[in-house]
This record gives sequence, structure tokens and C-alpha cells, in this order.
Amino acid sequence: MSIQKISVIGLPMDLGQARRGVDMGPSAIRCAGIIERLERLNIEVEDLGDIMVGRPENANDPETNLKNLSLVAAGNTELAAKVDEIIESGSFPLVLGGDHSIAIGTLAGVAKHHGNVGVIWYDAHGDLNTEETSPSGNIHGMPLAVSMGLGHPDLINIHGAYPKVKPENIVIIGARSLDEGEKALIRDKGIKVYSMHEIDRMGMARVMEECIEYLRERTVGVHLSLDLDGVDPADAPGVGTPVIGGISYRESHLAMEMLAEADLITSAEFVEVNPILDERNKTAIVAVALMGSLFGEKLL
Ligand code: B3U
Ligand code: MN
Ligand code: MN
Repeated sequence: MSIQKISVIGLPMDLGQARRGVDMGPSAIRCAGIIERLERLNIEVEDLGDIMVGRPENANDPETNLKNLSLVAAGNTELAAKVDEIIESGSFPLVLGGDHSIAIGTLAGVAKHHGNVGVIWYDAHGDLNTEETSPSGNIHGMPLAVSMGLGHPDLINIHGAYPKVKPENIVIIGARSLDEGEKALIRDKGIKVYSMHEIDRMGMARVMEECIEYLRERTVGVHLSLDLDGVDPADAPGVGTPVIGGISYRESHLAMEMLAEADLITSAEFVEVNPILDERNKTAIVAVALMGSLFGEKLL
């Protein structure tokens, strides 16, 4: 891959969902050796540390179905500026979560530089809910809708009042738990989805070939948003909302290796690692191994 420099930034955000502990994700991923792993690939690496997150005292606005709205918006506003700065400096932003609400900030920062950005959303879920359709009020179930410009103004206007991603530039991989409102949005907007059905039927190799070709044709810059719950809970148990029947560790490695070969990805984030729910840091170790493959580690 032609990546020269990677800037690692953590957002220890746990306020986009209800299970505490996912704020320890960036630490767990560093403990699993991400910095050393990337340095071994002959890429310059800088660790920018973590963005501070406020504490959720009275943060719920009773007027909305959005838990901790102001603190989630504040963390994402800071992240967007950081990601913007990293790309401006010519480096590759690698963002560590935190729950998936942090994709709002990452994509806002990325979109400033890549006006026609593509997104690979590797996830058991669609994260396409809005305040109206969300069954939980959890913002981590909404970031992809927000990035398309659908949702609360305090979220969609972060780092610029415009939609950050076009629906036709999105590819969802690994979906197996979609709410009715999300399914309707996928149909309405024509979002490309490779659910577990397609992965089983076509195999991961063909799914990734198609995905790469689809995004190469229509986008400039591609962001990888990888939710560890996209991976099967047998391989990645340390996540807040595990869904059985997921993508295997091996299929995930193949997907990352194919992305490295395609030289397509221009920013990435790894989210939803929750060490409290994990088994001996297994999920963080899996995340680090997948990052290794994404950035060009080879078996031979
Ligand atoms: N779709 C549900 C559940 C969910 C979304 N993302 C995760 N879980 N990790 C919701 O709450 O929006
Ligand atoms: Mn997610
Ligand atoms: Mn998920």
C-alpha cells in the first residue's frame, strides 16, 4: 500500500450506547500492540493519544430520543477537526473507538477532503436509524444515517452543514440485524448491502471484488468503518451487541488483505471493542490483526 504515515487517534466514547466499558477500547487496542504492529510494516506511525469525553451527568435531553446528545456531539466535533488536520498534514487517520457513534466525527473530517468519499460499513447492523426510527435512542445505531444528512441538526451539521456521504457511495458488509426503518431506508436510497446471505452465497472473495470495483468506479477516497460486531462473536466476543452468524476471523482477514491489495482505503476506524465483555483481550487482538492485514502485512 502506498500509505507513508499513519496517525492513530482514540475517542474513548461510550455514550452512544448503554453498556459501559467500550470507552476502554482504545487502551485495549494499544495494549494488543497496534503501534508496534504498524511500525513493523515500515510505515511511519504517530500516536496522537485520546480525545477527552465528558461525563454523562444530566446529559439526556428529554425532548429527544437521543441519549447523551450533547456529549456525543461534542466528542465528534473534536474528532472531526483532528481527522481533518491529520489528512491535511498528508497522513492516514486511523481512529480507535469507542462506540460506533464516533463515525459521525470521522466521516465529517474525511468528507472535507474527499467530496465524493466511499464508505465500507463492516457491521452486523446498519446503523441507519434516526431519532424517529431508533428502538433504543442509542446514537451508535445512527451514524450512517447521520453521515447521509439524516438526523438531529446537532449531529448532521458537525464540521459543515452538508451531507457527508452519498447513499450510492456506501457498501454495507456483514449485516444480519436490521430494524424495519433501516430496511426501508436501504430500499429507498438504494444502499448496497452484502448481508450474511450474500457472503454465504457468493463467498467473501467475490463480495470484496464486487465491493472494490463498485467503489473504485464512483468514489474518490474510501473510508473503512469496521465494527467488531461484524465479526462473529465466537471470534470477537468483546462487543456490546453481539449477533451470532457473523463473518469469520478468516473471512475478515481475507477482506482486509484484498483491501490492502486494492490500495483503496484512505481512512479507517475500528470500533465497539469492549474489554469488560471480552475474553483476555481477544477482540482487541483480533482488531489489531485485522489492521495488520489492512495495512499490508502478508502471510508469505
Ligand atoms: N439497531 C439497534 C441495535 C444496534 C445498532 N447498533 C448496534 N446495535 N451495535 C439500535 O439500537 O439502533
Ligand atoms: Mn455499528
Ligand atoms: Mn454493530
